[in-house]
This record gives sequence, structure tokens and C-alpha cells, in this order.
Amino acid sequence: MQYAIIFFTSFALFFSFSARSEDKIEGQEEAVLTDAPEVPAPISRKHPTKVIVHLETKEVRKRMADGVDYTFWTFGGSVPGKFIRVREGDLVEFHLQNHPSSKMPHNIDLHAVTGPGGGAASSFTAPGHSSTFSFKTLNPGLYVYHCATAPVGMHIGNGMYGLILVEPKDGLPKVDREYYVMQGEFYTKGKNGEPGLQPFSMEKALKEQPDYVVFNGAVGAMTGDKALKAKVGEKIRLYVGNGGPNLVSSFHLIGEIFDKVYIDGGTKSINENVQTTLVPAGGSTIVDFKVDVPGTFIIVDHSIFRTFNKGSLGMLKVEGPEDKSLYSGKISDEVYLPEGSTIQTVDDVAPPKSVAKSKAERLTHGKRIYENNCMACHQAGGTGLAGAFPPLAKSDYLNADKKRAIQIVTGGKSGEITVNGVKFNGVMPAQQLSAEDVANVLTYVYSLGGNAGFEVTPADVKSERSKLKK
Ligand code: HEC
Ligand SMILES: [Cu+2]
Repeated sequence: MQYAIIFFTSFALFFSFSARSEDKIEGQEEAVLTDAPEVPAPISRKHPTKVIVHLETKEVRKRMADGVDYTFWTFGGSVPGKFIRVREGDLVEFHLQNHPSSKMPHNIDLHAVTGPGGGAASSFTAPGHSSTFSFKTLNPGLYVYHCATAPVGMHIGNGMYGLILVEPKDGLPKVDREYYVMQGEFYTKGKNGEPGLQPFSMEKALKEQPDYVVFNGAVGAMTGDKALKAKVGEKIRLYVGNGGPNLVSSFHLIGEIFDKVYIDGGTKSINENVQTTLVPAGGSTIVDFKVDVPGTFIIVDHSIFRTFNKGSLGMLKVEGPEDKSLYSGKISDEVYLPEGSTIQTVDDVAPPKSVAKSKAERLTHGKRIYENNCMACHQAGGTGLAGAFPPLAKSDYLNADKKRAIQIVTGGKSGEITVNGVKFNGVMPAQQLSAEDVANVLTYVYSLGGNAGFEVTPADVKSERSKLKK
């Protein structure tokens, strides 16, 4: 009996001790905060800790689009605000510092907080002041934070939002790269593209008619040199947020499929094989996907006018070897002419601008057509560009066969060719020119230094074109 009691108490002790050590806050650390598209490194810690966050609100003039500036209100100096990464069970000691140059008081409502206002009331901070409050991260997930100072819509509409990730105790599955992407829309006095410093338009915000819908705070924030990068075979994770203030995003990656979507940024409901996922205003999602083929993949809000007319377009550049068994690229382009239909010739669609009455006129018209249609690739004077575009001046290939030249201009050309002993292997697109224009441009090309000086007539072009269609 006595043994049994001793055994039972030690058993209970053991349990309460181990439970406590799991949840006990050990030590403290300063949070590493990052600007989009970077994400702080995953947490390797196996225990909760006290995490100290210093976040500064600042009103800054920055680029919205080329030639267009905006006074953004920010968490940390840019839109979206700094990415915060903590672990489930951590105690976050939050210091909100409002820069002395601010014109407005600001605060923060973190959707990860269990407590009134998500911290808003406790963090209301006048310019040149700093507020402190703390909270325990009870629920894992990806959460939006934003300013909640009146007028709330205006503070959010000026860019005051960001993401905080509360990693589950056991972490998230490992991936090769993680990025931070956050959508938001802006309402400006001037219409899209109107240059200068644009003020906020309350009228358009009320009507929910933004001039700009962007990822990471500006048109082109994730394009060209600033595109997200990856290598073939890697697993990518995007932490996606939507600051709104009004629009819901139809988040989509052209040419990829999300292998996993953590719906609404939660940790329980994971959907698989998703094309487009909704990200509500003030909400988030986490998407995982493996990149299998190289290329530039376009990140969009599939409410598509926003993408091509208002700015919500980003890029993911994937480098690595092609895999033609997964994606072939264009294999062929042939004439498609169902029985009974008539051919609409280029002459119907694009009639010649002017008809030449002599070879001399052909040459003047031809030069103009050359400058508008060919020079970008074949260069002024037809010199070509080493490694890319074959020369047209003094070209043995051109002079060898007039009919072939007509076919190339009207039908395009791909595959390897040798010009003056040098190999080229590019793609020349078929030129949408009338027979008259093709005749003029080729007559001009044949007149370039070192060439045969042939005259090409519209009749020659029509005859070659009819062969092309068979
Ligand atoms: C977008 C770039 C591009 C444009 C525009 C273009 N070409 Fe080309 N062209 C090429 C490339 C690339 C090749 C080589 C194709 C290959 O490797 O099979 C080529 C090949 C040719 C050739 C045969 C090679 C040679 O040196 O003789 C001719 C002739 C030619 N182009 C004429 C023209 C004319 C005339 C125009 C304008 C009406 C034109 N091209 C517009 C890219 C272009
Ligand atoms: Cu604010």
C-alpha cells in the first residue's frame, strides 16, 4: 500500500514537471524583423521564450509607380510592415515606437493576439512616444497586423499592415525558400499613372475604386531584378497577406499549381492542388509548391484588370534545366484552314500604307518599314547582332535565295541557319505585313551594302505566300 502511494505521487510529480517544462518561458531574445519579400529564418527552438519586438511607425514618401509618389504610413519604413516570426507559446513583449516626425498617432491590432482590440488600446502611441504591452501566442497561424487608429480605413489605406507568423510548436514542414508577399490597394486623388505626389482619396476609398492594386507596396516591387528567385526542384513557400483595406484577392500563380494551401493562414485545414485561393482583406494564406520547370512565373490577383491595369503583378524567376517531358514549349505552328473557310490575307487585315510606283519609291518606303519592323532585331543598316540576330547586309544566306527570303519574312523562321559561316538558332516571328510592304522592305534589304540588289514585287510575295499556305 505504502509503495503504491509513493509510486503514484512520483508519477504525478513527473507529469506535472514535464508539462511545465514544455510550456515554461525560458530566456529571452530580440525578434529579427524583415522587409518583404524576405522572411526571418524558421525557429529551431523547442521551447517558448520571451520575444522582444521593437516596431517603429513612420510616415514616409516613397515610389508607388514610375513618376508617382505617395506618403505611406508604415510599420518599419516600408509597405508591407516588417515580418514578425514567433513560436506558439511565446511571450511577446511588444514595443511600438512612433517616430517623432509622424503627424499622426498610431497603434497596432495584431490578429494573433488574444485580448481586447488585439493590442490596439494598449499600444495607442503619439508621435515621439513608445508604448509597451505583452501577449502570449496561444494560437499558431499566419496573422495580419494593422493600425487601428481612427479613421481606421485611412491608416490601413495608407499602408499600415504586415504579417506575424506564429509557428506551431513542431514547426511547419521544411521548404527550400520562403517569401513574404502582401497585397494592398491605394486610392489616390489623381487617376492611375498621374505623376507627382498623390494624396489619399477618401471618396474613392468609400466607393472601393482603387487606382493601384499592388504587391509589396508599389507597382513593380517584385518584377525584373526584384523578382522572387528559385531553382528547379525546390520547394517554395509564400506567406501571403492582404491588407485591403477593401478588396479580396484571388491569389494565383500563372503556370504553377499550389501543392498545399493552408486555408486562411490556419494550420489545420490544408487543401491540396489548388489553382486560385482567396485572401480576404485582413486575412492571409500560406501556399507551398515545388517548381519543376524553369521560366518566369507571374504572380497575380486573378481579378485580372487589377493585374494588368492597376499593378498587382509579381514575378517568380525559376532557373535550371528544362524538362521537355513535363513541358515541351511550342512544338509547331502550322496554318489552320478548315474546309470551306476563306483565307483572310494580311492584305485584308493590314493594307499597305502606300503603293510604290518605281524601284526608287520601293526603296524609300522599304527603309521606313525596315525601321519600324526589323531594325529592333537586325539593327540599323542590317548589321545584325552577334549571337542573336543574323546580318541582313552582305548576307550570303539572303542573296542565295530570294524566294526563301520572302518565305522567312511572311512565315517567320526558327531552327539553325548559317549566315556567312556563323550559326544562328533563334526565332524570327512572322511579319504581319501586306504583300506591298514585304516587297518594299525586301527590296530595301537587298539594296544594303554587299547585297545582290534584287527588286522584290508584290506579285513575287503573293506567289510565295500561296505556297506557304499549302
Ligand atoms: C524579333 C526579332 C526579329 C525581327 C523583328 C525580324 N527578324 Fe529577321 N530574323 C530574326 C532571327 C532571330 C533570325 C534567325 C532565325 C533562325 O535562326 O532560324 C532572322 C532571320 C532573318 C532572315 C534570314 C537570315 C539572313 O540573315 O538573311 C531574313 C532575310 C530576315 N530575318 C529578314 C527580316 C526582315 C525583312 C524583317 C522585318 C520585316 C525581320 N527580319 C524582322 C529576328 C528578327
Ligand atoms: Cu496608424
